[in-house]
Amino acid sequence: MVLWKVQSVAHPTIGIVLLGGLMDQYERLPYHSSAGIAYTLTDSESVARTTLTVGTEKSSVNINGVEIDQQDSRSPMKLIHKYSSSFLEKYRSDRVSIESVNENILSGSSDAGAAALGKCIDASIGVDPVSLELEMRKVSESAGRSYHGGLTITYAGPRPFTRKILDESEFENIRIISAVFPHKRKPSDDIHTNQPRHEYYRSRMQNAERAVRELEMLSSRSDIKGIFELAMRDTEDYHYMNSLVDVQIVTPEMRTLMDRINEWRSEIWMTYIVTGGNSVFIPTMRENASEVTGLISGFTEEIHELRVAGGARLISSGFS
Ligand code: ADP
Ligand code: 3S4
Repeated sequence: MVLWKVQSVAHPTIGIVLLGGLMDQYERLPYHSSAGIAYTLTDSESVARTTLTVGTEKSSVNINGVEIDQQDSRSPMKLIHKYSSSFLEKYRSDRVSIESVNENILSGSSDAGAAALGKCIDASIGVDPVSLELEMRKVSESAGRSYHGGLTITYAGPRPFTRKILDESEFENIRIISAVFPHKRKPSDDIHTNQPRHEYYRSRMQNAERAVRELEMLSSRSDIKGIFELAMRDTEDYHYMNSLVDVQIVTPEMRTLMDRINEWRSEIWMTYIVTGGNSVFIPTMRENASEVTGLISGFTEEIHELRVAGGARLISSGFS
């Protein structure tokens, strides 16, 4: 029997000051601060759509039609266990099923999935946002970016938290062209476990903290181009760090495109960001989006146009 049902959506994210290195695999606490934006495709919505049902049947987790082992280290069921006494108090049941479907997501699916679930939990029992973020990060360390949307900074510390520093509306004139390369991405945990082992990591942490402070300043002036220039410099530092620990994310094909972007930049404003996946993200002005798409069409067959998106949203909720 169904007692309560709620559905929420959240957008996936792209790093601006990229995160590398987690103190432990369970809590997924970061060693340094980082920043990111939520995104969606421009021609269809990119979201994780998550439905939470409280009922009398047994608990389950299903992602994209596949049943997930609830003992999995990043299982979304962790959030339900944390708040089980609140579910029992309000619904007299903590039997919860979670169903999530990723729609039009290029990368950052776990961020969106964790944030959409967080929104469902808040709508069900009402939770303190700082504690909710600590729980969501057990599924994805970048969930806070997706939960708040726009441009956010996640501050490191024993209780990391995310703050929205610019609304998505400030990015209306920006488009991000995504050039997707046809190889499989590596799990982000390869980056998180390997970076801290190298002596350069101390510099990387300092560079990231400095970049976050600069980002706060650029945001206070709404210097949108400056924000993406900073992101490009951070991408270079991040992947220099990865190269030192033999984690190759930027393939020779991706590097060739990035080199060409550096040439084109003198004619048309554009930058690049590479996170942990197989895309080169190319921020540019909205009026130049088609021209940039034309320029990169010889480099890969899969190209998408993205824009900056908002935070997690409640779609429906109700008692049965
Ligand atoms: P991504 O960049 O797509 O987030 P990661 O390697 O960081 O890639 O995360 C992949 C993990 O996210 C997998 O464990 C997968 O089961 C989980 N995941 C994917 N989609 C969802 C979702 N909608 N809800 C919860 N977890 C999800
Ligand atoms: C590699 O925790 P993603 C990275 O900060 C890890 O966006 C995030 O992103 C870098 O490619 C980042 O796994 O989304």
